[in-house]
Amino acid sequence: MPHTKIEQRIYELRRQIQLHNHHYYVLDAPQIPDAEYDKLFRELEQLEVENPHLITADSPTQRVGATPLQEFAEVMHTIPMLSLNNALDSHEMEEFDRRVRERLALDTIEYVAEPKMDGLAVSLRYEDGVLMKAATRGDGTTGEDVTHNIRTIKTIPLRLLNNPPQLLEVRGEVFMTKDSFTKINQQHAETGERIFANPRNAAAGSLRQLDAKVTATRPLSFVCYGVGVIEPRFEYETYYSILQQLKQYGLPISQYLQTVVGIEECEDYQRRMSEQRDRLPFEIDGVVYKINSLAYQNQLGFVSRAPRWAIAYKLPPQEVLTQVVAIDIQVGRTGALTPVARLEPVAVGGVTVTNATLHNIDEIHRKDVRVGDTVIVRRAGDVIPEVVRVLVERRNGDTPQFEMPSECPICGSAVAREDGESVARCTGGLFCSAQQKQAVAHFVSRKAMNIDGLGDKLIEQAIDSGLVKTLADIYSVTREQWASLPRMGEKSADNLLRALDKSKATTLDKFLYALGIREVGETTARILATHFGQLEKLQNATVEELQEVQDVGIVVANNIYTFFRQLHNLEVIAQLQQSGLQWQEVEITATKTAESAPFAGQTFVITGTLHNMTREDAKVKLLALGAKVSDSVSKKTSYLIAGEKAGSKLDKAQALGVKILSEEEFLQLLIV
Ligand code: 5U1
Repeated sequence: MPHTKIEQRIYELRRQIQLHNHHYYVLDAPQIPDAEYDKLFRELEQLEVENPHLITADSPTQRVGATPLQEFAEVMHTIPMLSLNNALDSHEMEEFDRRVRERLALDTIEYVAEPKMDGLAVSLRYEDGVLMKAATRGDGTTGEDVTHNIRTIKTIPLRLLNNPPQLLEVRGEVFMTKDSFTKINQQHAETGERIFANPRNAAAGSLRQLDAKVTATRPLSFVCYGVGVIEPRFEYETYYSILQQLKQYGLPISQYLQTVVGIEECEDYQRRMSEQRDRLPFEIDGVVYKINSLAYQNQLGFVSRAPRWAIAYKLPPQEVLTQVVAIDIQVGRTGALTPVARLEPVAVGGVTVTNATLHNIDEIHRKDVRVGDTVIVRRAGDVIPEVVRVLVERRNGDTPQFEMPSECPICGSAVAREDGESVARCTGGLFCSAQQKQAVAHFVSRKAMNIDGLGDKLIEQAIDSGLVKTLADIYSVTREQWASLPRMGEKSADNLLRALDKSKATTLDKFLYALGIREVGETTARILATHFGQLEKLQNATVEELQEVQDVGIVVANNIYTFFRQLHNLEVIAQLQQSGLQWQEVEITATKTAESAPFAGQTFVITGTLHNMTREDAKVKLLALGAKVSDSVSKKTSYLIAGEKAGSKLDKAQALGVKILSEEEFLQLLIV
């Protein structure tokens, strides 16, 4: 128990932080704003710096250890970590149910159903409520000590709440959400680091790091589904009540947990999970059914390492075998060369897959993907299909290793790869027809110049026939020239000319966005327009001046600066203006630097229909006032602006206790 005033304050701060962590990470319902939480955390950190002898392992400041390990120590599991028997179809599931009913002499059985997370199993040991040891499953008897890494996972409490038993071992799954997996792979593709084949590998790779600082950068989650040693023993009668108790201790359990009675309800649950599978935020490879009654579980016991009272009903795999027919190179709008595997068409999860991304050349070499190879391809939800692995043993002949071309396959310009970058780029710029086509497609798109009737096919024809070489050319092609292109008649040409004419009255922000400057999206374009007011001022801005604009960092500032130093870009802009493109001068709204801005540190989400402005307008106004604007609601959202017909984002905000503003309240906020 704490004695001195400082000890008492440290104790109290830890208690409060721990409670807020629980509300934030486990219950998804924060009770105080982030800034308040940060204040508590900083106070604790400061007190610990001043009083290092008072630092304890369960302090929330101690999640990331300072020194990397040399190797993983072995941990013996006092009670072995079990595995699960599988049912591969409904017949095997019915057989399982029949067997247990017969053994227990019951007509129907109550099960607890839960998703089978595709991660890796770990055991956590809490002594007097404090996390002391965490180990991987290993072979079930001996695992690896991953305590230092497990401590970095924010959903895992370092100290349990509400009077936990003296000794408690908790078993569950560490996993990575699909979103986090995609983000990590995107980052790694850019930095040339290892690309993970699937979220399970990403979770395993992240947990098996000797340096906890690396694990701390990987967003891992955890969910409990069992217990090991408990002293004193629990007196519960059901598995469900054990999980509810674990939840009371602050441990995360599955949100999809449900009791089901009889085989029909099991199959019903399974159907619902299968339907939702692609939309779930994490990957599952099946559904687990466990007999709820602990007395029945004891009665049934185990066969080898798997309990007779549980079964994993496997869902169809999201990985299939197919062949690489070719490796093509796609050239993006910014010249980035992306290798794509053309595949023998194959069905995965109800969708026919014909292409898979290969990310970059480092990735092709790491996996050693070659034309003709038999590969495992994976498709999960909306994630772009990926080649997971090559079955090298099935390779026949000696197909050469794939090499990135040194010249652009489209325009023949040199391909360059900057030091430290894994992305190779065509240096042809707008002389490259692939880049031209995509630049024109972007220029005419709805949020840019919004030119109806100039679709991808027509753009391709216009560029391939030499009618269009630069963005400006689309305004100088004549009626006869348009009409001469395949599938274009005079009527279509007239319609197109009308649309082109109409598009000439535009706005500065739409024009800036339409130019396709690297990393200048719609929002940045709007902020630039309201910051500089005139194109000339933006063109003449220095990198330093550009960086003063809200949301513009050094990379974007350099991109903008370089764009306006290219003679051919300036020529295209001049030609476009000569063709009659014009916009009204923009009212300048000084965007403020982060600290002084009224909404600094606040994150907004906008949903539904607003009546006084578009959502994009609202976003730009908020950004100009220093706010962050996000697309999705999370625990970190400060406000949701809910317009008419707000849907699931409003539901989620309500569930998370996020403050909700009507359009009127938002307008009031802008006035203040
Ligand atoms: N959802 C869930 N996954 N899973 C994996 N429950 C569950 N139970 C397991 C395993 C290995 O083992 C029990 C026997 C504790």
